Amino acid sequence: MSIKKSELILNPDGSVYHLNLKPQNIATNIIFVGDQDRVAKITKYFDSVEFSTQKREFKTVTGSYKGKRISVISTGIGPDNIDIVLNELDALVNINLETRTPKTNITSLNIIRIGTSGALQKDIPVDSFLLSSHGLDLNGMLHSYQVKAISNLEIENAFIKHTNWSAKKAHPILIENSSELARKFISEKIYTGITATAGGFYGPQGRVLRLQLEDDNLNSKIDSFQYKKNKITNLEMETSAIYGLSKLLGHKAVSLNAIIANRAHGTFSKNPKKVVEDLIKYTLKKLTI
Ligand code: R1P
Repeated sequence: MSIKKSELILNPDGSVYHLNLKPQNIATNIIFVGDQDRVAKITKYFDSVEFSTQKREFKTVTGSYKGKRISVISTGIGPDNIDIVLNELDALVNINLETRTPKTNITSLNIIRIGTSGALQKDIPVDSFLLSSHGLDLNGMLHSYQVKAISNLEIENAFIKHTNWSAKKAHPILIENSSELARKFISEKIYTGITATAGGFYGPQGRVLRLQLEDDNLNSKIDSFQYKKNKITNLEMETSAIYGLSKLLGHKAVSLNAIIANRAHGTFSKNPKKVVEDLIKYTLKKLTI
């Protein structure tokens, strides 16, 4: 059955609607960044660039780094954007855009997020690197899909109990990274832990400016949660959506975080640009080993 024009929207040139990309424009190794200005901070290291485009916050540059074909894509902020980016990237490789039918042989992409994040634990210092062992979805986007097969109910229920999670909010979902891809990036230089993914920056991450929170103690309950040896190490806005949709669609994903703030100490990096730059260099090196 062919997918209707209203469901899989293509631009007049045949590219996918938001990303403005055609299948030949992307590599199977894809680096996600939030900020569109961060794309050039990665591609400046490339030996050559073959393609670039931008629509809204979605900027893509494809090129070669030490002989490896890589695409760098900015996703903008938040899990809602990840829904667009992952589905359209998957359509590029796993749907025949001319017949509008899913392919039978699935292509698996390697997706690596280079993002910024705030640590929740006192022992994870500002300016360190953190690899997300899991994404803990606190925002609910993934509940539009059938997530039973990718969730870890036992840990999710322990988290719900520990935090007295409000029944008004979506059931949190814990999704693992792709261990095959994550293995490439593990070293003594990088912390690992569960990354909680919120659907906003202020209230949803427990920040108070002028509005009162639904639960003032939620962040401290998130900090103190422990399941066996697993702790929630940091908060950001994309990882669980990337892990969840990648697992459901058959792609490999890992999220690497430059820790620019420590919420437990209330501190912020004196030079966030440097830690991001260092993480970019670390990622490119590990990706090409
Ligand atoms: C918030 O300032 C943004 O920064 C973090 C959050 O996840 C959110 O997207 O990540 P990026 O630096 O990758 O955008």
